[in-house]
Amino acid sequence: PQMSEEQEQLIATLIEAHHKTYDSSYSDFGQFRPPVRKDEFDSSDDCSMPEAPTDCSFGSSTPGESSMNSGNLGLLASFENFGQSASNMTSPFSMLPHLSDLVSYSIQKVIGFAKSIPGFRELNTEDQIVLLKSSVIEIIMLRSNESFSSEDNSWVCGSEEFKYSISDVTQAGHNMELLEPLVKFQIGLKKLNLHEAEHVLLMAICIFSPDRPSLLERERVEAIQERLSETLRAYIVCNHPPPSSHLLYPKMVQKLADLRSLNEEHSKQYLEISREAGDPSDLTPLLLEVFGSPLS
Ligand code: DZW
Repeated sequence: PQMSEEQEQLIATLIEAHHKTYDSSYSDFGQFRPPVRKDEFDSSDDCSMPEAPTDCSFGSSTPGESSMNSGNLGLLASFENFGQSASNMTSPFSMLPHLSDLVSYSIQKVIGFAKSIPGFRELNTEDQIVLLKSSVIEIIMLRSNESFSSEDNSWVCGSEEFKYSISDVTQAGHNMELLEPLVKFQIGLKKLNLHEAEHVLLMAICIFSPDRPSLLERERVEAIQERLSETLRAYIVCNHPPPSSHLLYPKMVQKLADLRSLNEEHSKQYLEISREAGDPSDLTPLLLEVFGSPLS
């Protein structure tokens, strides 16, 4: 088919919205709480007490208290820390504050992108929230492909400090059950060599998934997704040369299926992290609102 004027316009709108909400220079990352990488080979746990073997308990607070501790360090410390009561308890997830800020920031950008997709603002507010809450982690996975490097399986966001490895994400509390398929997903997506038009259409199609639980007006969501999918198919036929266009549309649809399973695994791990995080303020209010709070 030929592309209609309306379809051309839709693509132009999505690309502009993406440019306004994805900063390829990553210049805001310096405002996040800083990444703290635990040195994999030094297990001396950063106690700032280099030589003295007397008191390296991570729970002790006052000098007087710590002298009482000598002799039964581990046991007493573990009681003091039990239930997050110790004020200076070191978080087990050193990268969590940075990841929380990165993801919170990204959520706000994704909301901005969604709001500029034709039809989104016209939906009832409840459905707007349902669509965003259910898709936002999937969109973050999709958009992060722009910073992903298949060379060394990392996300490269400017400086060395903001170059993220799998190990960085495990230091934020996630594990390989999410990370292995997530990295495979990134590699597979990178291999599709999507045009920018295809990349933004895939994100828009993902947001407008009519099968998200508890949607009030599925048909309207489905109609918008249909319009986006039709535009994607037409774009590929008209603008994507073979051989890379071969089966491209079904491969993109498969990526949407992969995202569902990644989303599910993320939810499980998030719940565990939010329960185990040493300090609730490692997360952000927006994260608690979008992915749920262990309380409530
Ligand atoms: C510790 C820092 C590592 C950052 C690597 C991020 C890679 C990435 O459960 C939560 C809410 C606490 C955390 C949820 C994130 C789980 C893992 C995950 C990571 C899932 C999806 C994507 C990533 C994304 C990388 C970037 C973005 C967030 C983009 O918005 C911008 C840029 O491409 C970097």
